[in-house]
Amino acid sequence: MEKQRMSNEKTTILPHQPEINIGTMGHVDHGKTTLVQALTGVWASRHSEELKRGITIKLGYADMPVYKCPKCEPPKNYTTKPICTACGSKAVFERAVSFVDAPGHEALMATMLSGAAIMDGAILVIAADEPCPQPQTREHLAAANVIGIKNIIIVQNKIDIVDEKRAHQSYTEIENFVKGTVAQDAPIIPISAQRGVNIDILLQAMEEFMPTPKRDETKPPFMYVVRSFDVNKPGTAIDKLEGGIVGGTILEGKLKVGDELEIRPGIAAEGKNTYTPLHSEIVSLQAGGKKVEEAHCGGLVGVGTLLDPSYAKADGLTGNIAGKTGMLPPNLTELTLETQILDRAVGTKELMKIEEIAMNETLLLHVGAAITIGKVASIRKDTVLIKLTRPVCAQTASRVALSRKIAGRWRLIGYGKIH
Ligand SMILES: Nc1nc2c(ncn2[C@@H]2O[C@H](COP(=O)(O)OP(=O)(O)O)[C@@H](O)[C@H]2O)c(=O)[nH]1
Ligand SMILES: [Mg+2]
Ligand SMILES: [Zn+2]
Repeated sequence: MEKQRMSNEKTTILPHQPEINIGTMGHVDHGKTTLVQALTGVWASRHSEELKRGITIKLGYADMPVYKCPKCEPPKNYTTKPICTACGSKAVFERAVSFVDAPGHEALMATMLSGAAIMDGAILVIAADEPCPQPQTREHLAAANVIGIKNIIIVQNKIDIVDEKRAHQSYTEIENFVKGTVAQDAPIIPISAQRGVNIDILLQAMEEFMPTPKRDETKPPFMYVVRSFDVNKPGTAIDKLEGGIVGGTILEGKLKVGDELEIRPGIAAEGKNTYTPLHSEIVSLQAGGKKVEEAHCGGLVGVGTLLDPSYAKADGLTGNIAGKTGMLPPNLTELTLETQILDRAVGTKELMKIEEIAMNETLLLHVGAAITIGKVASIRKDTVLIKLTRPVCAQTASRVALSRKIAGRWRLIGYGKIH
């Protein structure tokens, strides 16, 4: 079942593994999942529950190749097909992009934040038929800022259902909203995701404003695990069982079939707060819709292991780091963070003022793709020490998003840099 689902999602076999992950952000119903479908042909909401409710609950993934026609002028020369849609010439493969489709519902901010960890760039989707900003438009842009996503493109969606006057008004609202934010210089592209209007202009903007990040493949591999599963049918004989599969994005280094694999922080010892890393061997790799011997940075990589599949079942290993045995950073049970706190709690309608971090308070932490809870154990100016209820594996200097429960919901209040 899971295997089926995985292969259904990855129907596009790419000429090359995706090199860049681009996320969608924005308020619920503004058209994020529709846009990913317009670009990739894949409806990224995966679960029956999501389909029923019509909203994205978990992160969705879909890949897209980008080709350029040597004969046509921009933006007509950009296409997702190997044959130019405008003139029929053979188009040249540029690169492959992997989309991370985030949920826009306010209760799902935590999911959105863990997805943001693997985004190299983001498309902020804003519907033209609603006043801008809506609460999660604001909250997601603040999240991009906090996580440090610099390459942003804004799409003004649903231009097919507004008149010219409203289209201009909405455009002005968007311009005013992004003034003084990370998205200040981001292009704003009017589109209709549903009708496929101006998609070529968006492709051109992605190629121009979202360059493939420079990565160092000579470094030890470091992969964020964002999903994991058990591909065995219930009742499979023990000698026929396949090992657990972990899926994620490689941030630096590369993985090869045959590598010794380590997964950190790993799994909890029964009844204790101590975590033991898992060890296995990479027995298969899947990237860009096909089996590969070597997997590179970017896109979503599926790593076949010899691990007990029960660990990997139902995303059980999400939030871990995968790498080569002996080459990952240690498990941390506390974090010393240099914090930057926002002025206002952006997801709230009232934009409540954020109080300083207090001794003993409980915070929700996003460390890469991992989510954990911590208690503030000491404060010295902007430096806070947080004791974690669940350890994390993380690199020094990486960013941790901090959320506090305000009026019953976790709200983003800022970030900390790991000392
Ligand atoms: N008229 C119009 N409707 C759209 C457009 N894009 C999305 N929608 C509709 O808006 C609703 C929400 O879209 P969806 O992609 O699920 O939004 P998400 O919550 O941001 O992922 C759906 O009913 C879509 O069919 C568009 O460009 N024009
Ligand atoms: Mg959606
Ligand atoms: Zn052409």
